[in-house]
Amino acid sequence: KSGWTGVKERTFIAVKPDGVQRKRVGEIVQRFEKKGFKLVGFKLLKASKDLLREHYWEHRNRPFYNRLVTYMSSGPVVAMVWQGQDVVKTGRDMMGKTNPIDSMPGTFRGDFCVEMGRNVIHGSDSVESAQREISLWFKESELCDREVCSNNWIYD
Ligand code: FUP
Repeated sequence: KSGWTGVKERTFIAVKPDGVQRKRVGEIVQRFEKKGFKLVGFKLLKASKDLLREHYWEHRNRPFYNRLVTYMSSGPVVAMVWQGQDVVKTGRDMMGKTNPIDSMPGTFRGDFCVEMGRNVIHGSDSVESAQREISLWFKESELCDREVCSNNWIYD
């Protein structure tokens, strides 16, 4: 059945320092859970500038790059890996647009913030960047993909 393809797709989601400070971690986790995705990685960390420079490598020549790295290293972030069918695109839709002014109510950025420079959440923009970001932020041993019960009542 086509609905079962892509069930193992993964995305990298991070609650940025402002999102942690605003205490939005619980609601962000809850919305991914309610949607039906599976949490396979989760940690709170203060990311190093080296890690963040690598993470935002594609923006290295943009004027906002240093400001972005400084902001992202200004406090703890919650790094997560979520798994499920079409989780990359769905995660992007749940986030809203890069600039909160363009983000619809009901999205994280639409509901939780007003500034592009402090936009609460990161989510991978493609399956390929998700793979790159997951391996940058997590060791394989930090990811849990075992079934919790022997009966697969739900796919995710
Ligand atoms: P997104 O994938 O929505 O996080 O957006 P981008 O990868 O394009 O940008 C990464 C981060 O850089 C954004 F979350 C906010 C920041 N940014 C700016 O501060 N100014 C810009 O003009 C573009 C992005």
